Amino acid sequence: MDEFTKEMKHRKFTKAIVRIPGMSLVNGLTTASLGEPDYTKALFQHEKYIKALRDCGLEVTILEADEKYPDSCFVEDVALCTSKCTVITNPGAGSRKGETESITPVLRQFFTDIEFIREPATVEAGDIMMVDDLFFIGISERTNMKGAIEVAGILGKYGFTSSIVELKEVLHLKTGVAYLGENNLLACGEFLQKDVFKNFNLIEIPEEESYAANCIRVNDFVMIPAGYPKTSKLIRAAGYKILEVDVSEFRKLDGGLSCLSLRF
Ligand code: CIR
Repeated sequence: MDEFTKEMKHRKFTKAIVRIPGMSLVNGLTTASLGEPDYTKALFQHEKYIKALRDCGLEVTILEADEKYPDSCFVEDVALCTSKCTVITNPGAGSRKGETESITPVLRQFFTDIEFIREPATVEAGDIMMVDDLFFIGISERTNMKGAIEVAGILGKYGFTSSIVELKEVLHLKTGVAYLGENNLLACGEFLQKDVFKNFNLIEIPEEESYAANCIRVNDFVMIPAGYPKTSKLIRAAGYKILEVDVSEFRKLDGGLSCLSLRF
C-alpha cells in the first residue's frame, strides 16, 4: 500500500495536549527498577516529544506542570478523545484520581460532548486502543470491569463498538499493543496469542524490545521510542516513516510514548 492510501485511511489528528512534567515526577508510580528519572533530562526529552508531535502536523496545547500530581505528565490516562466525544476517566491509581479535575476544562475547549466515568468504575485510557471505529478496552489493575463496561456503553451511544481484553502481565493495554493502521498491529508478550487480535496483521515485537511496543501512529508517521533498532526495522519494513524520540526518563516510571499526549 502506498503512503497516499495509508494517509487517507487513517484518522487524521490535528491537535495534541501535553503536560509539562513537574519536579515531583521523581515520585511517580513505578514498577520498573531503572532508578529515579533525571528531571532535567526528562524536561529536555519532553520538549523533543512536543517537537515530534508538531513535526507530525499537530497543534500542541502545552499545560503547566502540576506538582500535586507526580504522574500528571502522563495525560493519556485521564481522558479518551474520540472523533465525536471525550470521556474523562477515573484513574484506578489513587494518587492519580485528582488529575481529571484540571484536564476537564481544557477538554471543554475542544469537545462539546463530554462524558465522565465515576466510582466505583475505574478506567485509565492507556487501557483503551482505538482501531478506527472499534475500541479495545483492557481490564487491568487500573481499569476494572465496571469501568470497561461503562466506557463501552458511552462509546456505543456515539456509534462506536468495543471489545474487552483482559491483561495480566503489563500495566496498560497499550503498554503491549499499538495499532498502526492498515490492519497492522504491533504486539508483544501476552498479546501475541489473544484471540481478539487474531485477524490483525501482527507485527511481533521481540521480548528484549517490549518497551517499544508502545508506539503511536500520528498522521504520516509512527513515533517510536529511540534505542530499539529491531522494532524500528520492523516498522519501516511495514512501509511506515518513523520519528524516534528518546523517552528513557519516562520509561523509568512505566510511561511510554503514547502516555505523554492526548491526540485528536
Ligand atoms: C503510572 O503508573 O500511572 C505512571 N507512572 C505511568 C503511566 C503510564 N501510562 C500509560 O501507559 N498510558
